[in-house]
Amino acid sequence: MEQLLQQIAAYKLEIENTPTNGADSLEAYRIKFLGTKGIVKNLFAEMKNVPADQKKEFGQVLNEFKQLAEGKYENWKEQLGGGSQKAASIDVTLPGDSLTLGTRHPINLFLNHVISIFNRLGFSTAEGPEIEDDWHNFTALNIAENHPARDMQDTFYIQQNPDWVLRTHTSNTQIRNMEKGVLPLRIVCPGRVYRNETISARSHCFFHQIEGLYIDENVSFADLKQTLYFFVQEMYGKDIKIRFRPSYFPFTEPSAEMDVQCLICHGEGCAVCKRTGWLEILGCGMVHPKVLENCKIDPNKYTGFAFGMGIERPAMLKYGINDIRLFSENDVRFLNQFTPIT
Ligand code: 2U9
Repeated sequence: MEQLLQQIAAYKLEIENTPTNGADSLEAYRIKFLGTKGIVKNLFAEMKNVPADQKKEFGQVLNEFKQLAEGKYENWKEQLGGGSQKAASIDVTLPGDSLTLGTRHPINLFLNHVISIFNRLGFSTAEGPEIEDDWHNFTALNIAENHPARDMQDTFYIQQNPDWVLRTHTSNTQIRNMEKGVLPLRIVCPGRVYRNETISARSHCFFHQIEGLYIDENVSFADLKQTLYFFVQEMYGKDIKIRFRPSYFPFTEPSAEMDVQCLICHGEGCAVCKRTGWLEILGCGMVHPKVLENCKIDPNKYTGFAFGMGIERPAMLKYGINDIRLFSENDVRFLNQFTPIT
């Protein structure tokens, strides 16, 4: 009791000496003394510890203290112009604070545009893990044990388990979907992939890809060419010219690379197309029978085509970006500049 009375006397002194400044100080005072976890509430809670014969006396001291604290608060509020008067002085017709909306990342803008074109052709979108086992990233895709793609210089291996890698392409997602055994299958697989390359203005150790896969009875190379031709016409306009060059990938046979006529010089020859008049935009081919077999699909009954393209290069070309590192530096001066592709 003695201790409590001393405490109350000290608080009284504090209240008397608190200068009645602006609204912020008033609110701080209210919280400290009159709030739900404030001093007045806490002192009343002490009542249960006061001996019964002293409760009455202590109650009186407390009530007096409460009145002092509340009185100071009311006077102070009055002095500042009063709560209701303040509300009346707010001009509700003034414009509010505008919300700053974020912007979409240029990689996502580009990816979403590509995805929407393939969605219209009946491809659904599938995603898969970025940490993958050897089977789904390499072996099932007919990439042999000694293939240079598996080399330490190209692939990030997970230290704790050498069977795990950071996926080097999104093809792991196609394998996982083929393994489900539901056919026909028509998917595009966008996502981030990793390769152990030296970081420079032109290349990075992670980048984005979109790959596509179509498996059904009687899927032909003609279907592949027509699908990709439709895609580039939607992407770059009806007049775009394309060419296919033979190529090699372990997971497709036959394989090809597709070029579009240079978007900068329209075939005349410039620095961007290295004077060839053509830009390589994707790789493709018919799914290798061994890959179908690895996923328990009968290659005598089913055939399929697949393609893969990187996103950073064409996005840089579209937006006039000259350094790939800008994509991953989170500089809002860069990020604020992009608007959706229509
Ligand atoms: C399965 C079967 C076949 C996907 C393909 C390419 C060709 C290709 C590169 C483009 C630029 C990768 O980002 S890049 O470096 N990709 O050239 N990708 S065919 O083939 C598959 C995928 C999955 C089951």
